[in-house]
Amino acid sequence: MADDTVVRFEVQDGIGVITVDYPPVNALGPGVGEGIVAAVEQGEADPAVAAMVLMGAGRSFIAGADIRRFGKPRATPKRRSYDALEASSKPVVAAIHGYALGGGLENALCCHYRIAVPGAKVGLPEVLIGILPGGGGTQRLPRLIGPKAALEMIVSGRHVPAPEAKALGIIDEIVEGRDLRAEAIAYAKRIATLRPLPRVRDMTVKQADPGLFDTMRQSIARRARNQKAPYHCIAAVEAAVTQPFEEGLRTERRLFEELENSEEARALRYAFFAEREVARLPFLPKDLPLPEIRTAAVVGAGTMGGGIAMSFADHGIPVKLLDASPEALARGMGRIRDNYAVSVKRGSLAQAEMDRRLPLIEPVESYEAISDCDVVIEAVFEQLPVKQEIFAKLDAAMKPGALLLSNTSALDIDAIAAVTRRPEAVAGAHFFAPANVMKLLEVVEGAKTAPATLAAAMKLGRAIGKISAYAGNCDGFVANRSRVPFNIEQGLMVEEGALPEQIDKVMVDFGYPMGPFAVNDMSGLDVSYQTRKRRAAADPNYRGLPIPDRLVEMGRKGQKTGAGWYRYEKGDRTPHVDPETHRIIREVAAGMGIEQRSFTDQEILQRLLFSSVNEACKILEEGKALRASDIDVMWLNGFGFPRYRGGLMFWADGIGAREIYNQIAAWHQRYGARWRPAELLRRLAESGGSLREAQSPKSR
Ligand code: T1G
Repeated sequence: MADDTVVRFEVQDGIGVITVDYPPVNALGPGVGEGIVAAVEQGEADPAVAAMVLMGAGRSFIAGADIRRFGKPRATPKRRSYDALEASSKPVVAAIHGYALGGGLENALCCHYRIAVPGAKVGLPEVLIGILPGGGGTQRLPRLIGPKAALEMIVSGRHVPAPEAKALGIIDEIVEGRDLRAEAIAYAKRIATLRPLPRVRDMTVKQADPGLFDTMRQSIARRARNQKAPYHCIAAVEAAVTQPFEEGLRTERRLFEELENSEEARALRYAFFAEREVARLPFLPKDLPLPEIRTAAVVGAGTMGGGIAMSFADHGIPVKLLDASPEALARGMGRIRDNYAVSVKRGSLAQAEMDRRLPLIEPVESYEAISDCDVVIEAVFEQLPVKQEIFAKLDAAMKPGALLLSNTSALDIDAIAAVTRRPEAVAGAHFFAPANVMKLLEVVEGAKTAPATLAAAMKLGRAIGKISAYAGNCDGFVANRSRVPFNIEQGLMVEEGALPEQIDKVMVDFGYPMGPFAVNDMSGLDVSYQTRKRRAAADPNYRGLPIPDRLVEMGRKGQKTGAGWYRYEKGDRTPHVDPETHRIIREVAAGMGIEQRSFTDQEILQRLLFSSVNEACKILEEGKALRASDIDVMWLNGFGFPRYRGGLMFWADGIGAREIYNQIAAWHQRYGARWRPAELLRRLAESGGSLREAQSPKSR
């Protein structure tokens, strides 16, 4: 009998309906594969059954293997669902809604027919968690849609909408009706007697274009740096073209086994779950009634304000963009239009989508015009008096119950809330530039922020496609604060003799898309110059950075002036090493009396990242972040930390708290207070505890 707790089998109108019911997404958890096998065997043995349907209960078909079971001992089933479905003597129709991903799609590929509702999505996303399709997908998909299309789907791991999947040949029919089960039963009855049964494994794989696989290897070389899974995916699909089916399956199995417990796969699985854990705020009451967010407003039509407005429009939420200056408002709307037009031109956005989204952004010039919005996000100059003036006006204008959020990247949320009569409605909503692209949203809790406000802001972030991450109110909140020591060490090592291009190479080799100095040149050196000047004016003991100061004072502000740390040819963003920069470094360092020396790549990497690991421990001790894995989510989604390394704290665990502590303690002796080891780091060094599992007292 089928395991009817997670897989049900019912006969209706001569059709055996197999329903997987393993919430929340019908992953192939314990008993699911076995349940499918038992159901197929039951249907085959039942003379009343002419054909069968495989479908999912709840919101989805099958979302793939249960990722939580990877890296743990798993019993090998007597018979896998893929084999039972494919060998069935009666036709099986996969009826897809929601998602058919990974092992889910692979089960569907073993069925004889596949139908789907228009909103369904299919894919083989295994590469995104550092493995490859292990249920025959690398051998069957090329037979069904050709090696080129299969290769693109498997190496990208993207989700393919049902209409495109039909055009490719994955889906036989899109069913529009509202009752998928009824549609599937009707479809099964129509094909019940058709023979021979169409089995994907029997299809002949079309010959691949010569060089298809090497071309793919070259095209992914930059983003697949230091990784194995993308290349193993290519090799597996290549086997579908060069080897008989059974041998290809064996090749796929071998390649899969090489990946399952790789560091890269463990890191990517960790990132997957960390990005879901980050949504949990255990200190909040359960089931809080939250305000419905149907309309939004953004104050400030600058780059950030425009990007934030786009995030709302991208998710179908009408948004009013307010700026006191009509010229600034016009410029902001123009920038938004241009951003969408570039995406359409690149082919990453359909024109119809641009035409749908743009009207959702309404430029307005008065606070009265936004007073009825459910949420307002302030995104003006990063100066406290300016923000306080805005919040006083918002407090006077906005309807009761509206969320009043600030996009400030570091200013005191309490000082902003204090100018309103409703500090309980105020929180930080810190977007990362470009706001319509970067997924991280740091939600900052002020001293008087109400639990419902905090929960609503976290939920709002997810509603506009962001990964909301909690931060306590402190200078730089969590993400930027944990990054500041990295920036300081970057500046100090240049004074001590490490060249910008050496530091950049270390970080690019580590897996960053760009080195920190190239990033500085791209964003403009004058931005941090102003910040250093402000801090120096406020704090006589502030340790400035004379070398980037000198560059800015010489007009070398980065790409926008043709030179910064690097030199740039006109109209070209390629950084070129500049001997003039070396001269400036030597001159300023000499003036500071600093002896220049050489650095190893390892010292550079550890000076940069250990300093941030130490700060992350201090942040956790203070309860300003809930979990170390939240900080990893921020580094992955806010700073471009290489995903296949899991995150700052996951990576640090690979070295170990003890070794990191000992190195930091040595630098504390050599360099002084800035390297004082965090108490949490010392405790973990002593206990041998895990950095990535560290949590703040607030998270309990
Ligand atoms: N395994 C275990 N748990 C899963 C899961 C999975 N495959 N997919 C989702 N969850 C949990 C998730 O952790 C969360 O848990 C809840 O379900 C809702 O997920 C043999 C080897 C399907 C697009 O990679 O992409 O098949 O937080 O918040 O935004 O070749 O989940 O509620 O406790 O993401 O609506 C291949 C991964 C596996 C799909 C839904 N499959 N999942 O997104 O919900 S490897 C995948 C997703 C494989 C075979 C190979 C998404 C989603 P909690 P969610 P969502």
